[in-house]
Amino acid sequence: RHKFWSTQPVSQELMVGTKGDEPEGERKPGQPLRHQTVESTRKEPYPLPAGFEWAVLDVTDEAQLDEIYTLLNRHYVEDDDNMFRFDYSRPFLRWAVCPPGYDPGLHLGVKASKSGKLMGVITAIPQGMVVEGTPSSMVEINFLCVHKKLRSKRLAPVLIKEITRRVNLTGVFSAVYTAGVLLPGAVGVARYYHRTINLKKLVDVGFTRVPRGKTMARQQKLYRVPSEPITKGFRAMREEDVEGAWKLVMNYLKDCVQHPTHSHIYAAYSYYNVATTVPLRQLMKDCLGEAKKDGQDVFNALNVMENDEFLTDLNFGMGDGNLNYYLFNWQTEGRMKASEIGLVLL
Ligand code: YNC
Ligand code: MG
Repeated sequence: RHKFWSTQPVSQELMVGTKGDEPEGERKPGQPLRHQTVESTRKEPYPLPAGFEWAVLDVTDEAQLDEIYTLLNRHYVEDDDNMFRFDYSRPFLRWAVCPPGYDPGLHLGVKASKSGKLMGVITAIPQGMVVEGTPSSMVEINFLCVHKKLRSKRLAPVLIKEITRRVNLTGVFSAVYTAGVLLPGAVGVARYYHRTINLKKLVDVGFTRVPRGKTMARQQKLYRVPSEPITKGFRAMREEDVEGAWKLVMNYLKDCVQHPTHSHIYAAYSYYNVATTVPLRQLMKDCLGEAKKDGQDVFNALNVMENDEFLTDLNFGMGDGNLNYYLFNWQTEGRMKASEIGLVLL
């Protein structure tokens, strides 16, 4: 059924509703599915269809960053009804693909040879992971995108194989990624929740609606947020806070890890909510106030980690899609619950 994914080192058997190929008893969790070395890695790039060529994209160069921005802005992820599409800003994209220790060679594009136009992209960044208690150096794969004119031509598998080859040449053999679609290799699933801030606008654009039997005024009251922080000392992070914040998040994720039966995935991005001196709910309520002040219309969160604690109370509504979490070339004991996932990708 999956012409490409059935050939890849991902757990075929963890997919819900399908019977796996791996014979019972042969699984060895906590290590790669396929053992490989830099030496055994193919040295030549995978061939592209005639008229296309590989391009490493330099995101520190405004013009090249702009090419990526434009491709994603027109062709990246949309909602099920094709009404909305992500519009990640240029500075956000640069920040997302340039964490400490990033390899510029892993910002990979496909260009039309004649016009030089960017037609596809895929990125990898380094990530230290702990899966079911076992630490491993992996990469996060993100921003896979193919121009709408080139869809369904099996270009995505070529992009995935080529980024895999380039990552393998750096001595890394496993990866983590998320996707809305359900494919072999999924180890967990999370849901997006949306918290309305600017109801009027969200209703106007068709993102949400006022439920039957409720009025706009009543709903607006429901979605009110504090105009001043409830938490003393609540303010935006500054550079001098980074070390303290890093320690707080790492300490939080370590507790996850020590849980006797549960398993976690880790990262060190900013989307981590840790409350040690006030209830998490209160902290998040202040975040909503801050988001409103900042001109945001909606506040999105996944039901990962302990986020369930505040989603309901703070009037978050469940989104309509799943976000599947995947591991490439890593054997796990089994699937993880959303609350057992400690990783948020951008
Ligand atoms: C997807 N999102 O199943 P089979 S998420 C992975 N992730 O293969 P074609 C995907 N695989 O089933 P199209 C996928 N979407 O036959 C499709 N596939 O085995 C598989 N959309 O290829 C699909 N961005 O080229 C099928 O499909 C094969 O032209 C079909 O291109 C797909 O970034 C895509 O949603 C997604 O731009 C590029 O639809 C295109 O449709 C598109 O004929 C809008 O492909 C944007 C969008 C995806 C966002 C993301 C994470 C990607 C992870 C990729 C896997 C990485 C593996 C690890 C590699 C490193 C390993 C090391 C070490
Ligand atoms: Mg294609």
